[in-house]
Amino acid sequence: MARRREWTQETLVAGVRAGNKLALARAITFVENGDPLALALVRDLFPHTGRAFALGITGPPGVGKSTLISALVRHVRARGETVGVISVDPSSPFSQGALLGDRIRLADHFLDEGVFIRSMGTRGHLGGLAEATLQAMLVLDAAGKDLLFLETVGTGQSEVEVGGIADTVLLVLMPGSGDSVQALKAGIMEIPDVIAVNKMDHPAAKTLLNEVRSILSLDREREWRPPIVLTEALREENIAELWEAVERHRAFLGEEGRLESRRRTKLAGEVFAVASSRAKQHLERAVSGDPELRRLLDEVHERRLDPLSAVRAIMERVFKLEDEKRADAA
Ligand SMILES: Nc1nc2c(ncn2[C@@H]2O[C@H](COP(=O)(O)OP(=O)(O)O)[C@@H](O)[C@H]2O)c(=O)[nH]1
Ligand SMILES: [Mg+2]
Repeated sequence: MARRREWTQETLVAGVRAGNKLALARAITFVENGDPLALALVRDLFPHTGRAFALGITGPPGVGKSTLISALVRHVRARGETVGVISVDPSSPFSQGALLGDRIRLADHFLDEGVFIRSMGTRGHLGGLAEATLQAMLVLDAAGKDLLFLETVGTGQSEVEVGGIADTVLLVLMPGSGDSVQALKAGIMEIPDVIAVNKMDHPAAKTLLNEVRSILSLDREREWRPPIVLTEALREENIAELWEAVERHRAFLGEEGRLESRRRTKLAGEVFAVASSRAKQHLERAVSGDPELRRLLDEVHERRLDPLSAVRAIMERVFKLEDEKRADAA
């Protein structure tokens, strides 16, 4: 174990930029705990971000996302690229030796200086998990990692939507992922950039492949046709083919300024999403802490006040109170 060390903003910024694993671990812990230092840290690091290529890996639980990431990490490391992994998957966290049957292989990654893997806890985020994930990705980006992998459980309504942060989105499915296929077909789930049909050792893998292929072929207008790759993550089959499909999408993004415009839209979306979630928290707190506002809700319940008049009164009171607070502070 490393000895305890007190970090300052300056030493942390320097440590993160040098890619120091201890500094990275600490910085992300600060981010997770909503420590005030995290805000200052990311502010200092932000000008050094934007270099990394971010791949989002999403899909239902159990399809093999974590296993696939482990295989992809080995593949890209063999090509000399450094990689940071953030996993927002409570079901199969990446911790030392947490992946059953894959302990030894993952342990290699933990010893590798060019790899940083971190599982995000799903509890105790002051500003929400989405906010913490965004910050953690920025920290790894500033650390100079060439590639960032973000694992999320994609059910179409997760707290952290990978599409908001990643440059390229990889959807992982396996035989039995019928719900996701239906969601794709119905347009509930956004069309990903690349699809992996994992567990190709399963007899129904080819059927799923054809099903997904026929759904995607309905949409002829698309500029980008998402490649579908059969994989077997556990035995590292077709990992090179999958990575090649990801790289093809990356090259596609590199043409005609697509990457820049995609990032602009996504970053703006992230900023707006975080602001909205904070505004919501603020409103909820204001209402629950204010008897006057709670009384308005009672009045709505008793049908003495209509809902929209209550909304108006709440908005006026919450934001006017804010103005008064600011005036007092001045
Ligand atoms: N048969 C088979 N099992 C796999 C394959 N890939 C992953 N698994 C297993 O599927 C289970 C879930 O894998 P995991 O990576 O944790 O899935 P995640 O929840 O999507 O991250 C584990 O027991 C893996 O060993 C594969 O290609 N074939
Ligand atoms: Mg997982």
